[in-house]
Amino acid sequence: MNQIWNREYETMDRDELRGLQSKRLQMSLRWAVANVPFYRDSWEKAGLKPQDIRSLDDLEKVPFTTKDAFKESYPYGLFAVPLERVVRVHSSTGTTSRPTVVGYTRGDLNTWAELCARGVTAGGARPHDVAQVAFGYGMQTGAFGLHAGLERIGAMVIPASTGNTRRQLTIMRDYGTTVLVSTPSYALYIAEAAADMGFSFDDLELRVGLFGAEPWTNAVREELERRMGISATDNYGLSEVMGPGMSGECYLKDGLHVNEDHFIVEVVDPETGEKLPEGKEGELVFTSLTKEAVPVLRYRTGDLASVSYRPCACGRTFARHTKVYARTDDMMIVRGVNVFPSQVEEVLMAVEGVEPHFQILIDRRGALDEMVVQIEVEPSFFPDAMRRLVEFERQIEDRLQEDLGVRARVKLVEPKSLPRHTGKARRVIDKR
Ligand code: DLL
Repeated sequence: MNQIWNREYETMDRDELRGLQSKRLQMSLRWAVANVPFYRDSWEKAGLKPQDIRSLDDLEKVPFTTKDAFKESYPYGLFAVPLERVVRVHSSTGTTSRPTVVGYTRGDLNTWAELCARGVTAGGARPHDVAQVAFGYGMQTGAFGLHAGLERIGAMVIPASTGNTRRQLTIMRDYGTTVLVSTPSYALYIAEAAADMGFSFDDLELRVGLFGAEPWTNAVREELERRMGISATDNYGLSEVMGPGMSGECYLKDGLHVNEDHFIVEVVDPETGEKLPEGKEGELVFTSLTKEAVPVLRYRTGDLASVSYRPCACGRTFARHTKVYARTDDMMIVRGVNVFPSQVEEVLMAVEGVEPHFQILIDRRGALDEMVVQIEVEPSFFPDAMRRLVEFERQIEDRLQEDLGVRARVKLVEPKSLPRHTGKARRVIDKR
């Protein structure tokens, strides 16, 4: 069950690890400030020189980097190497304004594959596996990153990409897929399509799900594990920093191990930027230690989690962060109350008869915000009397109010009537 891809680093003594980080940090800071005008300027403005950062504790003095730096430097402004040294570019799935563009040297691709190899091994993939990658092969980082990691461990990769869900299932059956790699919402969609097509997961070879790229609760994990007969683990990353492979769960599913020999992770207060202690939830901030093409210094992810340095029973010594359930910018403020879509998911998944497909509509009625949660119910529910449905709506409204502290109107909708997603799910439509 427990296997570690790179024991030397993943189980390194923490004092030794800090020594390595400190050495690599010096190099990374110098590299970025010497080669990227954006860092040179921001350091000059802050009156800071690389030699002022003598230890890991000094990192706090380094100015933050945000997504704006990528947007303003579009497309190649943050590259620290000439384009002839870049062998690949990717860009974020960003839906608003300019995308963020990142580049990789040959060395970066090598590191990326190594870190994804660690992640897929921790999640349970092995050399004998047949891995179906159902992330989109395109500008996003998910498919290419995990593909490389799976190849590196010696698994056989099927680059199925997203879409054509019936074909995904046919491939799964005919090719003997043992590992499914996708967003959790696409996996749910595949599970549902399987039921429609009369596929039983008992007849398939599937045993591992490597999921990530969007928030998902443990309740959804249990649902996927039960429906597909798999062990499902969470993988985290963002294209600005590298893509998948930054952190991932081991089979104990108790936090995501950060590849700390290549990244320093910090947690800061999203409002003040102040560094928070172990165990306190805040915004994850990453500094790359070995990246060549696009080094990032104190990159603010917008993702909320806390970090623990307690060693894990799997033997890995790297810091672990909690599952990312929310982003600083997906918080909805409804009648003055802060609400995250993941809180809604948590409540809904605890109600029997509710399917894991929902959408939140927010609008303004007069001066008041109105939140409507559309929820699909199990097909077996539908022929029942209207009265039961109304009661059911009321019951969920009460539960939501209890947990969120704000009342939402619940609208039950027909099975399969909400949009399905082959990539990241879109849970909230805010019309205000
Ligand atoms: O989603 C990279 C990735 C691909 C990670 C495949 C894991 C697997 P971006 O498209 O740049 O990169 O989106 C990054 O997605 O800041 C988070 O808000 C969110 N995200 C990524 N992984 C997770 C996760 C990829 N495991 C943004 N849990 C990040 C929750 C996640 N949110």
